[in-house]
Amino acid sequence: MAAHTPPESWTAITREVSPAFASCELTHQSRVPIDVDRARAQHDAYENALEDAGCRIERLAAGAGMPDSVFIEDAAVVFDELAVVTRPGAESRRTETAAVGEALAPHRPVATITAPGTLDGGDVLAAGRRVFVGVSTRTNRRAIAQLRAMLAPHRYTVCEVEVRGVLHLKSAVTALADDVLLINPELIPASAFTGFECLAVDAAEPMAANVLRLRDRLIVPKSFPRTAERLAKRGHAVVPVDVSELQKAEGAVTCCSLIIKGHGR
Ligand code: CIR
Repeated sequence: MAAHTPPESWTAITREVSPAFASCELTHQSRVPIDVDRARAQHDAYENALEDAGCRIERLAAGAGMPDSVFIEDAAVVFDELAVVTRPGAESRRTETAAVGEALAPHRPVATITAPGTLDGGDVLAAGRRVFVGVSTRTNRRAIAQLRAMLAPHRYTVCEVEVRGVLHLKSAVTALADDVLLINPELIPASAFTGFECLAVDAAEPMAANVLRLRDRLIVPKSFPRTAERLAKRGHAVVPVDVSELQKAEGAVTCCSLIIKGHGR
């Protein structure tokens, strides 16, 4: 009988939807009523999709003082060699990072962005050894310099990209593979990513570029069927998830988890 190698274990750290979720930060969207129970149900379904993809879920608690903490991606960035705990650009979000750092410590050595640097994980796009970081309303060049210094010993190159009109770099571009990006070229010019193949979102779905790449599949918001079809036609296994209540808070699919590949330290 052929030897069977079990797949490498992955962990997804998530954070529950805060009772104060409806008081989230908003930058480019207007406030509309949010159904917190529905947001919780959608978040549960999102976690189920991650479990189906082979991730073990570690869910952190969230207090009423942390409306946006479900968007855990902004509190840290996880690489194979280390995790970087951020200093979020929105002051209201700075209390989120302590528990995230504690949760990451068993998995990776942890480094931390310090003042005056500000960085949201949603601005960090890693594709292989290339890391693009959005200079945005949340992320500044001081933090990017810190991140570059942390990653240099591990042979990552860090490149700045100007972000305008959307909250984060990954609102406009995410990686489908180490050399292929899904992008809204109206928001970020594809020329910022030399050496990459860039697939455009469907023009009718400007916010569809945020997809979560897991081992053999892509988690995609259900509200973007045309872009999902484009991805499926290219041979991707596409898993649609309904994140409509999370989208009202300017969130998407990468922002609700920190994916940790492989075993602990
Ligand atoms: C915020 O403004 O911080 C939240 N309401 C949304 C954060 C979404 N984060 C992400 O896409 N990485």
